Amino acid sequence: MKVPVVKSILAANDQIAQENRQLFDEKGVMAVNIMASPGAGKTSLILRTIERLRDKARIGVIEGDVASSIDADRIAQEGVPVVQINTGGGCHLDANMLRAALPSLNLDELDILFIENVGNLICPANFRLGAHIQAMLASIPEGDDKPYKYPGMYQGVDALVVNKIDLLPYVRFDMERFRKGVAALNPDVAIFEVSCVTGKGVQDWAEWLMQKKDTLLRRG
Ligand SMILES: Nc1nc2c(ncn2[C@@H]2O[C@H](COP(=O)(O)OP(=O)(O)O)[C@@H](O)[C@H]2O)c(=O)[nH]1
Ligand SMILES: [Mg+2]
Repeated sequence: MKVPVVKSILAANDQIAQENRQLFDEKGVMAVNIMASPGAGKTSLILRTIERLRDKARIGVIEGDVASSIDADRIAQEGVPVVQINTGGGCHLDANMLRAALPSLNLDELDILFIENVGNLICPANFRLGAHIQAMLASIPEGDDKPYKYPGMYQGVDALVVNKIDLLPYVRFDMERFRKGVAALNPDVAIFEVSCVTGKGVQDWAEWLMQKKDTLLRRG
């Protein structure tokens, strides 16, 4: 039977995710799992957020990609500690891959860890990593129907960043239809409309992250 096998894989993953979370809590690091389709702007958003927060928080990044270190190289240019995970074909990060990457970062010297998941709108939603914040990134050229087509990604995320709003004049995208689809799946999600090209809206997202960090640290 296939179902019990799948369940046990996810249970094993959840166990390791819990251990990752424990480590983050011990070290006082807020981990943010960023999920989106390829090209939505995950790396761009991380770079823009670093720009806003680097004077307020010590930031580290883990880059998940099927292959290459292109994104990690972009982050490293900013002088930010970064580790690249190559999944070698895998369509998502899992808790075990994250655990293996963590010793390469000095968590004692970090406040926020951004984890750029592999670009994919299905699998990342099913594999917990141990992050405190699940953030989904959508972008205007992908179309306003994506919440209806990929509901699993929109359910259970804490934040939804809608990127590339600078393209709204050129692309047919009905924000009302999009938001209606999101509201049906996840009425409490915090939504930020941003452009990583102009920088619009990034400040609100960055401030929300800092508030989350302060709340988490106070609790811990
Ligand atoms: N017009 C526009 N392009 C963007 C924006 N953000 C990212 N891009 C472009 O989208 C492409 C993919 O961005 P990247 O950050 O690499 O996406 P990732 O694959 O999700 O990490 C790049 O060519 C970026 O320059 C934006 O807000 N507006
Ligand atoms: Mg990227």
